[in-house]
Amino acid sequence: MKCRKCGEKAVINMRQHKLALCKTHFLDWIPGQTQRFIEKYRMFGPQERVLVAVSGGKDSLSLWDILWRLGYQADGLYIGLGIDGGLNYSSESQRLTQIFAEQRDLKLHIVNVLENYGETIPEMAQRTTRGKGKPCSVCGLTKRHIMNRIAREGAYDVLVTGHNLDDEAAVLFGNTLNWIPGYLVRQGPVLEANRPGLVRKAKPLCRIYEREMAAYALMRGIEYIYDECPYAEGSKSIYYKELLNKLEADRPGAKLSFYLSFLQAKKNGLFAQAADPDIELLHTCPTCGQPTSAPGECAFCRMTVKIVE
Ligand code: Q46
Ligand code: ZN
Ligand code: ZN
Repeated sequence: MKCRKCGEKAVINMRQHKLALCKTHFLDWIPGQTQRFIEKYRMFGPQERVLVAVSGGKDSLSLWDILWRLGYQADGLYIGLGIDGGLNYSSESQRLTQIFAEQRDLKLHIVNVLENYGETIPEMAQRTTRGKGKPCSVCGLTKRHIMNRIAREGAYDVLVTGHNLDDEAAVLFGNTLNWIPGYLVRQGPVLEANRPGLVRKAKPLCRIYEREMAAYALMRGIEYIYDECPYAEGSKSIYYKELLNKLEADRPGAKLSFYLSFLQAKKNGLFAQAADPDIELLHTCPTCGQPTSAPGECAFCRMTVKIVE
C-alpha cells in the first residue's frame, strides 16, 4: 500500500477515512487534524493558556506533544493517585511524564493526593462507602476537583484531556444503553464553563481512533506507560470498546459515524429538553469555592474533610 500524499510505502491504513499514509505524512496529518477540530469546535485560541491533564499514557502524552508541536502554550498537570497494583503504576507513570516534560522543556504541575489530602486513592476508597469497593468513583471525583483547582489557581483558560474517539464512543454507548439524557446532553468535544468556579474543558483528540494515537506515540518515540490502571480491568468501558471494535471490523467507520451522528443529533436539538446536571450547580462550596448542587460543602470536601482536620 502506498501513501496517498507522496506514493512512498504507507505505514498505516485508516480504513474509516480510506487513507493510507507514510510515516512523515502520518506524523503531519495527526496535528493537522487536531488543529482542525480545535477550531471547528471552538476549543481554544492560539493566545489562550492550556492545561493538559497527563496520566503518563499514550493519549495524554501524545496530545501534549501535538499541542507543543502546534505552538500552543500548554502546561501539564499530573495527579499522583498512589496506585500501585503490583506494577508501580503511579510512580512509573509519573516518572515517564517527568521525562517527557524535561525532554521538551515543558512546565509540569504535580499534585500528589497522599501529600495533599493524607490518603492515597485506594485508601480513601476503603474508608468511604463511595464506589462499592472499587476506587474509580473516588478517583474520578478527586481528579475532577484537582484539575479544576489547578486550572483556576493557574488562571488557565481551558483544561484539555486526551480522550480519543474510542473513549468517547464507549461513553456514548453506555449512556445510550441506559438512556441517560443528562449525560448525553453534556457529552461533546467542549464543555463550557457555565458556572463561576468551573473551567472550560475540551477533548482535542475526540475524533481520532485509539489505534492511530498508539501509532502516533510509537512513531514519535514517546515513552509511555503501557499498562492500564490496575482498577480499569473488567470495566464496562473496556467491554464497550471491545463490542464497538467488533462492529468496526465489519463496518469500517462505524465508531466514528456513531459519534458524529450523535453530535449532529445534539446540534439539531434532540436532547435540548434534557436537564444538564451542571444547571443544578447553584451553590458554592464554602471550603474550596467550587460549584456544588446543594448548600454546604461539596462531595469532594465532605469526602476528604476527616483527614484535613
Ligand atoms: S478511575 Fe479507576 Fe481510572 Fe482512577 S482508579 Fe484507575 S481505572 S485511574 S481512568
Ligand atoms: Zn507520504
Ligand atoms: Zn469543596
